[in-house]
Amino acid sequence: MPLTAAPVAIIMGSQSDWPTMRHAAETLDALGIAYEARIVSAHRTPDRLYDFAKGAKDRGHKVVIAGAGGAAHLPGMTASMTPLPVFGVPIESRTMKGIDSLYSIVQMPAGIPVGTLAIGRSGAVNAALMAASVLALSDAALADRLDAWRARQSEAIAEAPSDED
Ligand code: RP5
Repeated sequence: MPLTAAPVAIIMGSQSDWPTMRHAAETLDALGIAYEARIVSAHRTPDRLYDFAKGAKDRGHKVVIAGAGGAAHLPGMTASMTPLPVFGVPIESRTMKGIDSLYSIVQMPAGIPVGTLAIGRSGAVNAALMAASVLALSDAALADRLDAWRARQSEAIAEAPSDED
């Protein structure tokens, strides 16, 4: 089977997760990393999940970023069906502020890991940076871009607080 897929797959349980997961996409864009973004629901589209997870490595993906909210089984179920590293992003749910999502994703049984990030935008951005770190281990040009990204971030932090919002 030809290896044609982007190195990073961003999957999410619902269209409603995209306002959070787009921050992962934007971070990958800033680092020059190709990705595919897809809606794959563990509950509403189980066959799509099975096909995606079983085929992800053969298609050429290297890392999976999976965002889900509520009964957030998507990252764990994906990890159960692929040897690729899976980073889970708990979506901030309306009723429980994402605590439900976090607990659903983080408490994996020993043997099937999901690298679980923070709830919401921070988790999405950091999942992309974790993916970048993994890919940079075998991509010197990307490692340089990641170093430059972090240096720009440091330079953008003011020495003292401002009264302006
Ligand atoms: C989960 O249910 C999704 O990941 C989403 O965070 C949550 C709510 O989905 P919608 O009802 O907004 O489609 O599967």
